[in-house]
Amino acid sequence: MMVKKEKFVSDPVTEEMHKRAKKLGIRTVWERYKENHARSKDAPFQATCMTCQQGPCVDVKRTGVCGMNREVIIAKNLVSETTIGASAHVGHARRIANILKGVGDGTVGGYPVIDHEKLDSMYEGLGLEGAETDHEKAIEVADAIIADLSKLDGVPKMLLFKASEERRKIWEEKGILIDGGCPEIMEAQNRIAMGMDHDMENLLLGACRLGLVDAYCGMYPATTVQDILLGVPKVGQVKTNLTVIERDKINVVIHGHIPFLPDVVIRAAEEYNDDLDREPKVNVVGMCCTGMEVLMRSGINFGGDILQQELAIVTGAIELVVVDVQCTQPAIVDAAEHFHTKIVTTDPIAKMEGTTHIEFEPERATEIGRELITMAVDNYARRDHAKVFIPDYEPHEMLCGFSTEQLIEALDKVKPGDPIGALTDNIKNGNIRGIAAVIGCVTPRDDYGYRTVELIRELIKNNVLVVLTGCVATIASYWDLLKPDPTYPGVGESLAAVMGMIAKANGLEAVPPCLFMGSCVDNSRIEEVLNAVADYLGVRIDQLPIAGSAPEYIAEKAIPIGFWTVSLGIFTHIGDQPNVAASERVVKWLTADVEKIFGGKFYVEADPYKSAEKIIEVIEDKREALGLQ
Ligand code: BF8
Repeated sequence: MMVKKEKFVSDPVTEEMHKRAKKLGIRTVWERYKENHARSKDAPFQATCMTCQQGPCVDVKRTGVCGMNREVIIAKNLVSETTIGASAHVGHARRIANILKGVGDGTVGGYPVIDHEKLDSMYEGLGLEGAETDHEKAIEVADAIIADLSKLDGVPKMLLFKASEERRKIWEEKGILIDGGCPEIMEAQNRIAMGMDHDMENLLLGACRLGLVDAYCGMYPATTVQDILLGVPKVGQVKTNLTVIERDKINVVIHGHIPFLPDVVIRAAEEYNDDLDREPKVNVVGMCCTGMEVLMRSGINFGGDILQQELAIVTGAIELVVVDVQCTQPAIVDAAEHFHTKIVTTDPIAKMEGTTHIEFEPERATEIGRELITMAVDNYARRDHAKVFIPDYEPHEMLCGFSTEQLIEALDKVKPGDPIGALTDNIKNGNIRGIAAVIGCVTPRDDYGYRTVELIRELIKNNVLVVLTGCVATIASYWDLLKPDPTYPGVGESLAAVMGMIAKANGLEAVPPCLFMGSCVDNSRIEEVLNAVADYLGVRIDQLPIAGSAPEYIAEKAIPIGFWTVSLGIFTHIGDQPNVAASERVVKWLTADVEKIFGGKFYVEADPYKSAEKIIEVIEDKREALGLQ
């Protein structure tokens, strides 16, 4: 049954907290969204160039002062946004490569190698040889990643390891095969400087390069090093939504993206809680991608996505919010002023006025974790209990932990010795029509969750297996789409049967048809699975019955990810146009012309039903082209 937008039932927990915020005079992301968009409805800024001091050249219909046309200005602005997104993931990779190196040379003591197998496979995959101990291997892998980030010439080793040969050839042929991540980012900035690249297609191919930078110098190193030092995720069950915050406990929110500081905060909390005399206990909850990292590996409950960060504080029950990098909205400082909540920033380039800064030094990780927990415990004394309000709803259940390794292990139980066959058999016979990767953020543009929830419901109803990363996954969990329910409500019959079979083979009650694969950097896991499927079937990735979708993306990071998936040959749905609508030529290149180059393209649609219909149509067309019923 179609749910009209006005009939969509919003998450009651978020609604109640939102009402409370309004009552307390706290303006949240939704109010700010409405006010801002009322001001900029016709978006003339899309064609504004602010590169040099001749301008700004605003809403350029013909040319700017220098003669640049609208198409080029818009393409240039898009490259700029894509560069920011790619920089975020490369910055993430840099930080964790340094930690891995410290583990190897003994300067970082708090993180032993947990997954020796993954370290070995990374070591060999990057073409390294000769090292014997984990420490030696850790140093060499870290050095290889650092070289991938920094080398002036030569393809990153990670790309050679992870991308298929067929893609590498296409990228080389089309001139987008990359050098090191940082030089690429520097050249991307260089090409958009005044007087440089004035060729729309060349600029947009430059954005595709940044997609590869994001994947092979950002997401892949991040996921793999995190798996090596913190463990490869395994199937587990956690609780989600704001109601995992507990009235009678000292609540600590770990927020951001890089899971190393959160790991020591969790350990320090456990240490504190182990002392039976201490009351109340500490309750650590995760937020945004950090929340996804720690739920996947440590079973920590998930306390809110990007849009709920202020609302968590509005419960009045948060003693401490610890943030590192990305997706932290400075509005949390205003919300915290109404309560006793302390906010601690930890990265030197992600500070916020009105908060405390404690720099995360991996060498002192354990000590910093303890310091933060002590700070939270001390701050509990300042809590005004009369101001606490947590909506009266049970949290939601979420089955999680589908790393590539875990997925293969689970499928191996279905068809021993041939795990990918277990998946492809069911794609070939049509029990699974195709795979849709639904990824990315949630947006204040629409009713909270509407686009994501209705899109996923339509896909699973039509026997499309959904894999998830990012905030869309956690919001889907609020509508119980990741709950292991053996009755499989709303799931197509044949898909439900396959998921039931996987569950049975693994001794689980049920496996939902929405597999949660992790945080945004874990999009790398999705490519690993798709490459394995394509390889097994002996076809190209762009021939597979698959699609990508970011129905509610908001962060710049989503843009290079989109250029990467398009360059991989994947049909990529996005819920909103990036700021390119003012140029028909740019829109046409992104939504049509690029397909002739790489086999993938963007498709823009806000309506979840129309997007689901289109994704299903693409999947069915690909099936037909492969001769599948
Ligand atoms: O990297 S999904 S809002 S939390 S950007 Fe941010 Fe978007 Fe959430 Fe993590 Ni991803």
